[in-house]
Amino acid sequence: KTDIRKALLELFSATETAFVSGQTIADHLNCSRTAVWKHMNALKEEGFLVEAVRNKGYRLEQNTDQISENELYLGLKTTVIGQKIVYHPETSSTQLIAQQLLHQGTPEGTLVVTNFQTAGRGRLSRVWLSQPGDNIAMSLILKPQLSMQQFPQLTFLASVSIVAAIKEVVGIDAQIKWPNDIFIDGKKVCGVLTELVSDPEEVKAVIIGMGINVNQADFAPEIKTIATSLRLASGETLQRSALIQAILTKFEAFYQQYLTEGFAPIKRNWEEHALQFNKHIKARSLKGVLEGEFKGITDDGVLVLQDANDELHYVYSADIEV
Ligand code: BT5
Repeated sequence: KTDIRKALLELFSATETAFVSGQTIADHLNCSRTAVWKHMNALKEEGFLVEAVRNKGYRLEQNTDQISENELYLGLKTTVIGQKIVYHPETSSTQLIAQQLLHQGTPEGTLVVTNFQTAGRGRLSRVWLSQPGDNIAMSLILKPQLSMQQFPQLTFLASVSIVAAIKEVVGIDAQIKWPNDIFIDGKKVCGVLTELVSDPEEVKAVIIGMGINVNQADFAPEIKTIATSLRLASGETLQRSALIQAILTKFEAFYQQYLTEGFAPIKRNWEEHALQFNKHIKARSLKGVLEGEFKGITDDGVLVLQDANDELHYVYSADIEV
């Protein structure tokens, strides 16, 4: 059933003319005209705007800001990333769903996306808050052949993909705050959470969680002063599906580049958008506070800081103050 829908949506997105005749659809799906009519009705029930005109055929319009599988498949041109999409109207955390899917052997590139997360999480058991229906909460499953040390590079890859997608869809230059926050106007618009799924022998997969404030206009008291959304930054209400598709597309391009050319191009791109590049920062960790100029990241994603005596320090984990 899902395959038929997918084929149907692909047909509509591949067709230049607005209307597609019932016969064309029937030929494409290898089914009867009556079956076509049923499939189109099913799409209608899911919230698609389906127009049927005699002698012309069917026309499909997206009129709402939905992000279920079909909206995301429609027009998506990637080959690996997002080729399987699993949508939940509501869930605890997309990271957990992704883990479950992994155990069931889901392929690389699977995307889990939800309209509302009731137990969204950040790093170090912090909480990720998101209002229902306004934002993007999704997890991407990858299964690259990488060493343990290389895996953090994928977090940086995710960050540059999101920054590129925001630029393309919203026209705003967002910045990245080490290691994984995306900022606009000094406030956090997105957080990335990378989790490894491994056994003692090998890393089996990596789940990249991405939380993006898209259309939310007001935030809970505890994050009000530190959070922003794309809508607040741009003044526009955005279509989440367009942004998700752009992220998947950018991600695939960067991922392919990463697998063939290595981390260097990603690192360069990351540093170009780094919020604190060559700036004075404070890195606060359990070991205390280090101060100095932010010099970029190593190939392992470690933050490089140069102190007043020109000595270099390598920071693995810390909270950064600009
Ligand atoms: C992150 O953690 O920024 C990673 C967030 C990842 C969320 C995604 S959503 C899809 C997937 N499923 C999940 O369950 N998680 C991932 P961290 O760097 O630890 O930042 C968390 C901190 O950000 C919190 O302690 C708050 O201060 C702040 N925060 C929480 N919600 C926020 C929001 N909507 N916007 C901005 N800041 C927020």
